[in-house]
Amino acid sequence: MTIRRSRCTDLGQLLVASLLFAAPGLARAAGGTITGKVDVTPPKYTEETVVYLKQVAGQYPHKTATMDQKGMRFLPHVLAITVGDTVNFANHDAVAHNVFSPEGGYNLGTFGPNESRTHVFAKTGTFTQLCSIHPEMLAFIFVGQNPYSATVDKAGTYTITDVPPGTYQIAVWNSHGKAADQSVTVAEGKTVKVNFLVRK
Ligand SMILES: [Cu+2]
Repeated sequence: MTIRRSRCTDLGQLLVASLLFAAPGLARAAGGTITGKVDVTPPKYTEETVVYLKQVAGQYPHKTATMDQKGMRFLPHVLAITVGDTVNFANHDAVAHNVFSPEGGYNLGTFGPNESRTHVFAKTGTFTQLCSIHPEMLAFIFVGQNPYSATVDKAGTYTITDVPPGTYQIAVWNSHGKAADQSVTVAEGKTVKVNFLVRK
């Protein structure tokens, strides 16, 4: 009897939670998905690409992302975040690294193994991420107006999920080339495909 009653209560709570999620304005709906392929010439820069929605109205909670330094590299090579987010720069190498960005206007100094530094990205744009000690170290930090962005994998595929239904301008950042902006209409629970050509 007791078990049955508590199960009923759980179901009731589940129903209330579902209704809350379904109610507009109270919690963000699941939205739609944008996916596609980006054809990059030259192909070796395929992974240095971010697909993003240019402007999506909303207030986005600030998050913290991590960029590691491991094996004498920045990891990931391309990081996509939202304006106001913090990046935690870690060092998991046995040597000291420095973290600076000429366009980003920051230099977090030089720090040793198992230390870290943070930086808040207060403006949109794409910033090269460098280490003054190891000139071969390079990464990119893409800072979008909104969280609806995705990095592109080796095959040129990207996926942006949980996009609120609407019509948006969708654009591409690439380290060496450009692609024309496009218009995309996203519907609730649907997947829409948008492909791009990136050329010099
Ligand atoms: Cu370094």
